[in-house]
Amino acid sequence: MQHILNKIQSDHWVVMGILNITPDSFSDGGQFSRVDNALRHALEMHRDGAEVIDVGGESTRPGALVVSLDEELERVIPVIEKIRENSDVAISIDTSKPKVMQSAIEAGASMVNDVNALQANGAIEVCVKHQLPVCLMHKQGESLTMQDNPSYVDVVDEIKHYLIERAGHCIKAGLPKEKIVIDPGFGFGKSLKNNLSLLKGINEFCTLDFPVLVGVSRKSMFGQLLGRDVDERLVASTSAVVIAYNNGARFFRVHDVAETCDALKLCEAVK
Ligand code: 7PM
Repeated sequence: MQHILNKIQSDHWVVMGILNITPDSFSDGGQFSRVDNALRHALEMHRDGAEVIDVGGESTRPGALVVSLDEELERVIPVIEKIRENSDVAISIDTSKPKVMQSAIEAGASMVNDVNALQANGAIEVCVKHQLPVCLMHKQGESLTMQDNPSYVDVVDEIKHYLIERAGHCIKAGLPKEKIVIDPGFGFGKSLKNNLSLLKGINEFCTLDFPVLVGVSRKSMFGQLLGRDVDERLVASTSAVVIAYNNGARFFRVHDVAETCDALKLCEAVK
């Protein structure tokens, strides 16, 4: 995983493919076909150009109900093991729970992606113990209510300072600076206007000298702006990636890997 972060720091782009594991995703029968279908999707995204697969049990989504520890482990661990058995692609674990981080690392994950920026008790310790790269994401409020009334004085400035503070905390606890990725958290306690300000101002995060991850894929900001359903947001999502690239971002968390890689190859060729 470290070579991937180094690549971003030397101005190359990297795509992270989203693999959401929910009770109804990838299921046309029992546990075996579910894990098999998830593996197939992960391998397809890797073949399409994703260098990291982000495996998540959907406990961290805006509006999501709480998922128990056992339920989350049951969803993600068999899938991580299966990917690890079949491929060398880097795996990140999208969770806020230290115990899920620990089990995922044992199963083969080499990065932690936490929308709570490692604020749970024990989360930093797990990552420090394994010296694992982490993505620290900003969110405002708690998942069920965060979209009700987002409020900022200066959205870019506030989020920047939050991420600097969280990164400093991790470094002080023993995580090398080179292992820290920051993410403004599009859609997590942000209005449409806030999200557009963040996209326009993404360079202010990039100049902090941490790799910046941008996750805008199919998000409701495009529904609000365009009145499009979630399966009609490919053009807007990919366009937002191009805008973020041109403003300095190099790390992108997306559903539509092949299309995003095409756009990024064009961006790079033009640059
Ligand atoms: C429902 C609402 C389902 C929102 C899924 C989501 C990010 C993330 C997510 C992000 C990082 C999604 C989100 N978004 N992790 N996890 N950055 N680091 O669209 O923007 O996948 S969940």
